[in-house]
Amino acid sequence: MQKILVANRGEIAMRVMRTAKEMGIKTVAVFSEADRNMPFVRYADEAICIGPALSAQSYLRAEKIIEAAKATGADAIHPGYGFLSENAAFSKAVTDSGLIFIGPSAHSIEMMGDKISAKQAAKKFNVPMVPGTEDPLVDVAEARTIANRIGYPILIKASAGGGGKGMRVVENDGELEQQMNTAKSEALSAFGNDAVFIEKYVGAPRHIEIQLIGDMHGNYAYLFERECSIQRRHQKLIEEAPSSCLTPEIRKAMGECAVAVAKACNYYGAGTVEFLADENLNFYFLEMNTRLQVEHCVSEMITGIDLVKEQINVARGNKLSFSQDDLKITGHAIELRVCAEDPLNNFLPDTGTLEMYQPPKGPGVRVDDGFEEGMAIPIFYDPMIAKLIAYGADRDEAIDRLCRAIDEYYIKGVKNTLQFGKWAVQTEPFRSGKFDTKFIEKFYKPEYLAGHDKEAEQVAALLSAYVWEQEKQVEPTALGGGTISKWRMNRK
Ligand code: MV4
Repeated sequence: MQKILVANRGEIAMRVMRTAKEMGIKTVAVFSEADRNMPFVRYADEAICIGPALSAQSYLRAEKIIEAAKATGADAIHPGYGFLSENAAFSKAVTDSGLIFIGPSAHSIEMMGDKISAKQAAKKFNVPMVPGTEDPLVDVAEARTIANRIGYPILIKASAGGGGKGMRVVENDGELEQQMNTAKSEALSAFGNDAVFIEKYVGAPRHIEIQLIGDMHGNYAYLFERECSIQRRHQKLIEEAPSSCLTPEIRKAMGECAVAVAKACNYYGAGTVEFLADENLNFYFLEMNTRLQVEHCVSEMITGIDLVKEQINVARGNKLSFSQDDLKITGHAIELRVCAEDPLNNFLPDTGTLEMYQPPKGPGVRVDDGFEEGMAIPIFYDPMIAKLIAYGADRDEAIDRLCRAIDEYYIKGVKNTLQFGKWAVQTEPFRSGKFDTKFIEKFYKPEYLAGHDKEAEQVAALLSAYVWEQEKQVEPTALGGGTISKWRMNRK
């Protein structure tokens, strides 16, 4: 592998190319017309425009991307996350055209993309699952029997769903038929597949996921967990590793279950197995994400493993460069997604130009970003500006560094989640580690961020400095000659 095409944009394109560069591998960027001036385009050794701004006409066009790889002589494609990263047909098309797909096989993607087949595979390996079904529901009568057996509330989930899409909570028998029909029609229009299944509804769970990697020779290792409970509308905002609630025994059990799920689909490459954990730390398999995730960085920080380097290594057909026993957790890492969203207004996406953009620096701070000062955040893609990752010897140090880094981070022109993040990690529930997926719902109020307007503070500071400078120029004199009392001077 001598040249990698990165089929993505922004911070993740930068992230992949940085490792490629370290490994002496050439890089090709593909970009839409909206991204022509982005840093990832300049960073690549070569770059090809693949179409208009709309993803459907650029980053989602498999044939254009493969064509660009052929035209530039690239021998591998890294899909990043989102876009085509979990598209089985893309993995197959890349491989069929004689290129290496830096990711899992089409078979693994397909099997894990369908939640019912994922559950069936996991069940064979005795992976714990929430009580429910592992077959598509046949009709409402069957759903009713199952719901009564496991007890309300239940969740109806779309087999083709994931990340929260196509889910309906059902509180009682009376709602069942209606909710099931809604779930099915939603699933049909969103995924072209109306298969649904039932699970017992776990009220306020923690979301804990295991990072793993496998090679093509059947070797696997897990890189421990990430705690991802702080999310809104299924959009994660803060992730950390390790989780503050796991014991070494539960960590090992979850890691081994995750590897079992990977084995169940003959997985190779980097992947993540998602679990729900209840208040007693019972954990249940939810789904597997067959890509490198946004939050992979926190796992890198605590293990010292470069996940992209290892992805490339296994995609070349090499054996994993480490074994489970080589891995241990050192320190603590917390990631804040710096999104162009307004935490004072329901986290609604904000657009605009980064009039000022100064990322923080210093010990234990990593910023993965893809924009520069003066650039507009395009409306066409994900509103994430950057990922701010703080690393410390322990959780307290990581929190303190994150707060310090937020204070150093200077973004002007686009509303963002920085101050929300600073508030969140300083709350009692976060500090004590006692929180779940309802954290924002339960504890956050926009008024908590009032008075944390860094921009307003800086304007006020600048103004007062300016006024002071102006006034000290001329030392006003009293009519009689002597200086005016400072008290009288300030009496404006
Ligand atoms: C659940 C659940 C409660 N009970 N399943 C949401 C995303 C998808 N991966 C599965 N999800 C959930 N499945 C049962 N049986 C609650 C959620 C859920 C959730 C899970 C993880 C992180 C955030 C969440 C927010 C709302 C609901």
